[in-house]
Order: sequence, then structure tokens, then C-alpha cells
Amino acid sequence: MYVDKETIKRDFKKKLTSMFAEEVEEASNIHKYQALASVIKDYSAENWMKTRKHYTEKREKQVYYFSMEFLLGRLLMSNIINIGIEKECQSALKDLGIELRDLEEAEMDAGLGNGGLGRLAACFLDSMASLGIPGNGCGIRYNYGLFEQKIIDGYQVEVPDNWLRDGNVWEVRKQNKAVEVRFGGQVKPYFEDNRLKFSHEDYDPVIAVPYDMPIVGYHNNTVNTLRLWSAEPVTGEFDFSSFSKGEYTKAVEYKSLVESISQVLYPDDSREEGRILRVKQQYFFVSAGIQSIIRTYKKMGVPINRLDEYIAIHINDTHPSVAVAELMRILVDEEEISWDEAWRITTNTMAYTNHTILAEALEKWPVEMFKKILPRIYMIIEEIDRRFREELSRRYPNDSNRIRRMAIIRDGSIHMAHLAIVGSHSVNGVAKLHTEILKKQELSDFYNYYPYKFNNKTNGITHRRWLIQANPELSNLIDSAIGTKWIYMPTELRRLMSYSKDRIFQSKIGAVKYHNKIKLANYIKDKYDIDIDPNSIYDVQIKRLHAYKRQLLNVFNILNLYYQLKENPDMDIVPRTFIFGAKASPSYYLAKQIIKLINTVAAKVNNDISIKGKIKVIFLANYRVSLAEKIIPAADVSEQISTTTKEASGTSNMKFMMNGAVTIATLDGANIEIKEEVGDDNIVIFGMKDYEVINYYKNGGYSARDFYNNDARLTRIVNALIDGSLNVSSSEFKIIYDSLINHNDEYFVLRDFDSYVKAQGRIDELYKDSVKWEEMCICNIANSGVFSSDNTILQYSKEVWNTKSSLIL
Ligand code: 26W
Repeated sequence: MYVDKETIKRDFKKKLTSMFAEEVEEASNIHKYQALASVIKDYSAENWMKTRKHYTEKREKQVYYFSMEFLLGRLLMSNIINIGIEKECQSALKDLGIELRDLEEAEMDAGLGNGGLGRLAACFLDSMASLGIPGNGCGIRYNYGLFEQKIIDGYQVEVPDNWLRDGNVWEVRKQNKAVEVRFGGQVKPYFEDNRLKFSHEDYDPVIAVPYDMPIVGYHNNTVNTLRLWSAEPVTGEFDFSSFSKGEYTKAVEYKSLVESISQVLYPDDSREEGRILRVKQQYFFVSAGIQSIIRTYKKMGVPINRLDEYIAIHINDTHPSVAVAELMRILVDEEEISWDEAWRITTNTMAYTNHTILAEALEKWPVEMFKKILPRIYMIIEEIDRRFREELSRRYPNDSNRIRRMAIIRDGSIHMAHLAIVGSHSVNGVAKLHTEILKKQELSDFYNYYPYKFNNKTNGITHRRWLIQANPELSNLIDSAIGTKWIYMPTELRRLMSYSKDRIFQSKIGAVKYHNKIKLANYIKDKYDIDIDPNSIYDVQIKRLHAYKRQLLNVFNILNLYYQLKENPDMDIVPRTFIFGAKASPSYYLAKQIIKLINTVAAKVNNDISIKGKIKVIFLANYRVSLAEKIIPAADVSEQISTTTKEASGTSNMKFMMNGAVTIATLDGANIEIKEEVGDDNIVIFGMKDYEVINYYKNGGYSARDFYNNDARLTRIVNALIDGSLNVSSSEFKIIYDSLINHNDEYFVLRDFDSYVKAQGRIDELYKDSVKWEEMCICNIANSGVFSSDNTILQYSKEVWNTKSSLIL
């Protein structure tokens, strides 16, 4: 869609008047942002309608991506860029004395996610729309996203993320599409027309109200939908009956209980109430989503038993896996289809992605709790489990152990991953190694039983946000070298390889990086009043804080360098700025203490003039999508240092690569595939191999204490955690010390330390050779195209969903 600059100016001024009765000169940046966003939304509205109509008229198969998390970040720029009116907007605003970048900063991130899994869902939405694939998102409209992180005295302090404070311009509330979701109560079986039926009585009704957000495709007139559900109390009769009995307090209680369902992302589930709420959240959006899918489907006039030909439902991790039982409930109880036929439809409709092998994330719900909240759904899961066990005992008549291991309900718990696997036709991991580990270890029983269900889909990232939007200078430089075909076909970036040794192109790449580094330095100066040197190596680790991601290994290398510099301030190293960004889960004490440690080390290193500013450490607070967009284009080194086998894929690794950073990595997750693309010379690999890690876990034989005792560097560093030399009380980091020495270092920090330090030494050497370094940067950019989420989505579309691109002409 094209809009000229004069139209934008006129529409924008009109909006400021109609929304706020303000003129340009008096409006705040927030008002100006909201007016502009609203104008942009208007521009996409017609195509939004057209896309919806087009899909229904053509009876296109649609995919619904069910996810507890959508980490969208900001939408203004990405919508402007995808519509294709960036230059026009910029110059319209300029005429009015406004910088588009300033308005961009006024938008709150939609932070409805924790990390990789949520951001992946957002990248996938962008790719589906940009490829013209009929794809919708389905999730929860949390009133509060992931907490805002403040750093006070070096500690993480969580503050509610009130992202809806100024309203959300992008969303449309669709009251007339609301549905009812039922919790609690009892289920009574009865016979009617020779059929066993179930009536659900005394349940607590919750109204699910959808809020739709447009997902604008890139230059293709497609606008798909992300539907987020909000929980509201039933008004009218229900309230009135409570009031009439004089139970005012009860009515208020009911209201707040209902509203708690969509109140906040991941309420702390370390307590029973939190767990109950999570189950409710999951069923709430899944039930609402499936009900609305069925409603829309029925309008097409196709018989219900062909649902699987027109609908694909994707289960993003185990969180929405109750979808299997909910679809069965609707087909069997409401549509009165036979169990076997309903099961055929359900399994053909559902597909499941696993995102982790960490036990803590494989959800299990206690039967007693679950059946109180969802009595009918529990009955259905019991029946699925009963039939599945029967099937298994036919196949494995003498192997009761195996049947027990694979059961959905076992030892008083419901294993949601098992439900998802049994109820789907496709199960995938998110990188080659991860899928292999699922097949050979974590899910090997299921792989033996259903080998045809398992497949790999390596993650991806949208190059539109992570390159075109976040790094316009680099994107323009690429255009000038190889044209713009890469935008539609990112693997075309390969053509940059012919420039990898071109000294002029290399220096241009260097200049873009330097420019981005200055921008980040200015941001840091502004926010933290710390000077960082744009000629230093920007060495970046940004991701959730978790022991397996080993931010600790990074800190240990910094301390090691610091002690070396103390002894020899003239040591010949390239100055380095170590940059961290990470949120720790509020109840994860060890992770929070690692944040405190990073800040403690930062204070010590940054204030020690004796090391002549050779290293600096910066912890950037409140890591989120919009901050990542500022950091990644400025990074020289990408830290991907998880314990091998633990990081399912990683996706920031791909973002850094695409922006010309060099990766220092273990052979874990997608790092392996990055290495395959760039070749051994353009990545720095260290650490244990997957089989070594697996052997250690299986056979023991690792002694962290030996490494601590036998490596003087480690003795000193680990002792520093408890000897007061970091200028904090000696008990402050006792938990970190214990995790390493008394709990034998579960993630092999000490084991990989030496190898990591050497790898960091190689980085230093490589960077000194600026010609070689620039060549490496170009190789990384040139080979990043396969990691575009467009590539990933095309594979899902073809191999899992059976959907196709359907563009409005
Ligand atoms: C059960 C609670 C829970 C929920 C979410 C535990 C853990 C999570 C994580 C935040 C899930 C997550 O983000 N996993 C990441 O998914 C990415 C996308 O596939 C992968 O690239 C990362 O390796 C994986 O850690």
C-alpha cells in the first residue's frame, strides 16, 4: 500500500485533533506516537479486512499458533516498514519538526513473554504474514507483561510492567466475538438418544473477550491476526443473583478471581495458588481459541469431520497442550462425533514443538488439582491415557515399565508433554542437535513408538526486524553491494561472499559497525553515565539469566583478565567492553545472585584506574526486545556459551550473526548449524562436546573440586566469591560458591573455563588483524540467510501444516 507524505501529514494532524484535541506543537511524544500509530493502523485496516475475507472465500487452510508467550516488542516501526512507507513517514514528520525515532521511543514494548520461545512466536507471525501464509496467533492479553527490571545496589528488583498504561493503539476489542470458558463444578453422565452424554453443572463461567492485533506482512497487502484473550466476569444474571442474596463480597471476589486469569505473565508458580492459576490460564486461552476457530470454521459450511483439512493448530511447548483434550471435548460432547473419528481429526489437526530438555520446564500437573479445575477435561485425558496404554500393551505386551514411562497419567500427575505427543501428528525440536537428543534420549520411547511423528525445524529470526529495522545502515550497505533481492530471499545474502576480501567493502562494514558502536556508547553514557570506548571490542551476552547459559563462565573470564591486568597493566590486549543484559525469574535466587555478582565485578573493574580502562563491564538493566535492537547491531562478539546439550537452539546467536558479530560458542543448539554455514574459520568454538557432557551426566566422574584445586586461576576466582575481596560480605555469593564446589558444578563452568579463556585469547588475536576480522564479519552476514524465520516457516508450512501462500492480488 502506498501513502504519500502530504496525506500522512494531514492524517496525522487530524488524528492529534480527534484523539487529544491538540496541535502538533503542544502534543507530548506519547500523544504524537499514539496518533501516528493510530494513523498507521488505519492504513492497514482495509487490507486486514480483505485478507480475512480472502482466506474465507478461498477456503484456505489456516494455521493457529497457540502460545502462552508473544514477545512482540514495539510495533510502530515494523508496521511502517512492512507497509512500505518509512521514507514518507519520516519526511512527513520532519516537515512538522518531529523525529520519527523519538516517537518510536515513546512506545512501550509488548513484553508478553520471557525469552526465546516468546520472541520466536513473534518472528513466526511476521514471517507468516510476509509470506502470505494464512496464520494466526492465539494467546493471552496479560494486563502485565514480564516484569520491568530495576537494578538497585546491584540487585534485580522487579517492578510491574504496566504496558497498557497509555492504552494499546494496535488492538481492537471484539466484544461480539466473546466466548464462555467453564471452570470447576461437576460432570454428570446421562443417556439420551442411545448415547452417553455429560452435563457440566455448577461451574464458574468466565468470559473470554478477544483483542485482535494486525500482523502486517512485508510489502504484500497481507494483514494476519494475533488474537489475545482477556478474562472478564460474567455480568448480568450471575452478578445479580449474588447481589440479591446479599453476597456482595462474594461477587467482588468472583470478579477478581476471574480477572486474575489474564492479569500477569507467568505468575510465580513456586506456590500452589500460582500453579492453579497457570492451569487456568492455559485452559482459558486454549478453550477460547478453539471455540472461536470452530465458530469461524462452521461459517464456511464444511462438515465438521473435515476440520483437519482446513485447520492446523500448533502447540508452542507444552503450555497449550490441553488443546488436545479441549478439541476432543468439543468434537465428542458438542458435535457428537464418535471418539475414534474425533481422535483422527484431533491428531491430524495438532502439531507440537518442544523447546527444552530441562526437566523443570516439562509441565506435570497433579491430578487432584487438575480435576477440580477441569473435571470434564480430566475425564477426557483419562480416556486418552486409557486407550493409549491399551495400544502400548498390545505393542509391548511384556514391558510394563515402558508403558508406565510413556503413560500420560502416572504417579498422580498428568504429563503434558506426553499428552501433546500422543495427540499430535508432528513433534519437532528446534535445532538439529536438540531434535537428535529428543529422539535418542528424552523422548526415545516415543520416538521408537512413533518415529514418523518426529522432525526437526531449526529456529529462525525475522530479518525484517533484526536487520532492516534494527540496522538500517548495514541494510543499506548490503543493498548497495548486491541489490535488494535478499529482502525477499534472504539466502541471497550469500552473494556478499564475493566481497568478503574486498578491502573497500570491508572498511565500509567496519564503518557501519563503528557508527552503531558510537550510538550504543551514547546510550550507555546517557543512561549510566559510563564512558565506553568505541574502539574496544564489544563483547555481548544478552539472554535470560540461567545457570545453564553460564553467564558465570563469562564473569570468571573477566575476573581472570582483571587479575592479570592488575599484575601487568601493560598486557597487550585489545580493550574490551563486556556487556550483559538478563532478567532472572523472580523466584530463582541463584540467578539473581549472579546478577549481583556481575554488577559487583563491574563496580570493581570499572573503578580501578590501575588497569587503565582496558576492560569495562556494563550490565544493561531491563533487557527486552527494544533494547536488543540497540545492542545487537553494535556487537563485535556474540557470547553463546551454554553447557553443550542444554540450549535447545538459541536465537540471539542468529541475530548477532546477521549483524556481523563473531560468535564464541560451545557446539550446542543452533551454534552447530551456524558453524556449518560460516565454516570453522569464522567462528570460535570451545568447550565440551555433546557426548562428553552426556557421559559425565551418565557416569559421573567429574570433580569440580579438582579443577578448583588444580588451576590456580580458578582457586583465586572461586575464593573471591567468599573471601570478601569483591568488597561485599563473604556470605553474599556463598550460594554461587556452593553450586560450584559443594554441588559439583552441574553446568561444568570450571571444566570449560580453561578452554573458554583460550578461545577468548583467540578472539583477541583475530580482532588485532582487522582485515581478517572484517572478513569474518562479512562471512557471518553473508551466511545468515538460512536463519531467516521465513525459511523455518516455509518448512513448517510444507512439512507440518500443509498450508500455502495465498496472496491478495
Ligand atoms: C514451565 C515454565 C517455563 C516457561 C518458559 C519454563 C521455561 C520457559 C522458557 C522461557 C522457554 C524458552 O524460551 N525456551 C527457549 O526457546 C527458544 C525458542 O525455541 C530456544 O531457542 C531456546 O534455546 C530455549 O531456551
